[in-house]
Amino acid sequence: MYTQAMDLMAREAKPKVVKSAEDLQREEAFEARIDAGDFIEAKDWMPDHYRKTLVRQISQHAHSEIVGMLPEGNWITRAPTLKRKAILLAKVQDEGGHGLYLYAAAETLGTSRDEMTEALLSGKAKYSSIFNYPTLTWADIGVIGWLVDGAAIMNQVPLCRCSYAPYARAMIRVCREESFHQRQGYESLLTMMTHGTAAQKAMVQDAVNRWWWPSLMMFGPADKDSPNSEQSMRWGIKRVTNDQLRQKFVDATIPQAEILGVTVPDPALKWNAARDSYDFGEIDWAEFWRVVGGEGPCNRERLAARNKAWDDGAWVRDAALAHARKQAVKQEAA
Ligand code: FAQ
Repeated sequence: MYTQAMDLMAREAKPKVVKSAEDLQREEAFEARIDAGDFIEAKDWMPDHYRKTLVRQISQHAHSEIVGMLPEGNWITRAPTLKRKAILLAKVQDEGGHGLYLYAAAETLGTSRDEMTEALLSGKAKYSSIFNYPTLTWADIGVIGWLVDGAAIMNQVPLCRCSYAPYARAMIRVCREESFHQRQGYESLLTMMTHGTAAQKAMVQDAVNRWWWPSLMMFGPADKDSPNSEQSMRWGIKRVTNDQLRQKFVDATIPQAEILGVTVPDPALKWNAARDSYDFGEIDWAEFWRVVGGEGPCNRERLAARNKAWDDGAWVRDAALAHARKQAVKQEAA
């Protein structure tokens, strides 16, 4: 009878799990290490929620790099010169590499590549909203380098000091490569704006108009609406908040827009001398959440492309496994 009552209790209200004295001690020691600015390694003890938060953020980041190959990959066959094609090929390949380092970093936390892949392909996992917008013209490729990689670097440089060391180490290499990506985009736009025809200049301006607001959305919801920020900041997973990074991005980017000779589509943009920063207009958060929720212009297309790539690659995985099995038999026989 008593045990029945316990069953009922479990169904009625989820009781909080009582932590053991040992767990409390470990948790205190962990928090002390975080407060002292120590880095946490894969084999160190960590609270469950810290692990889950990292798996969530790192796997979303990895998916973003992989899905992020699609909008630019779309232009490889149509790049206007051999030089631009070689640069774009290298960039898209780098993004694939970033995805792989990041999946490997997430695996150190106990999740598997298969679990992460399944979550992406089924549509359960999130990836950056920015990659659900279409690349309509060649100028979009330059603007992605300038704005999207620019926003990515702004967000990722502080992640090189993330308290979880395997993620921080991966981010150092990623940031070096992102810096080349940003420069090639900017240089491509500068070439079009300096030597291009009026139509080419208009194409650049049109691309800036379409990518500006989605780039600002990359930093995530406003701090007051960001459920994960407070804890992630406390644990040193994030070092700078979404709003602070967005502001730094606007402040760094507007002088670059002036050199290029383009404007951003924000009538509220204004230098604020008192804050030593730009004031800017309100983001359309309804659009942001629509895109994050799967209803952006290209969400379905992106997932369909990833699913097709997975299905088309089945023979490669089968061949690799068959080869590994053959090698294992050979080694056993030797
Ligand atoms: N899109 O509480 P917060 C790149 C979600 S890589 C979609 O503020 P958090 C390279 C968020 O996950 C770009 N979802 O969350 C490249 C959370 O959902 P959940 C990717 C978003 O984690 C360039 C919910 O909203 N970079 O561009 C977005 O503390 C060119 C509440 O948000 C990274 O992933 C969004 N924009 O802060 C590749 C960097 N924003 O999981 C190819 C690492 C928020 O609770 C071509 N990640 N959400 O259901 C981060 O720094 C953080 O995860 C943030 C979000 C800042 C993105």
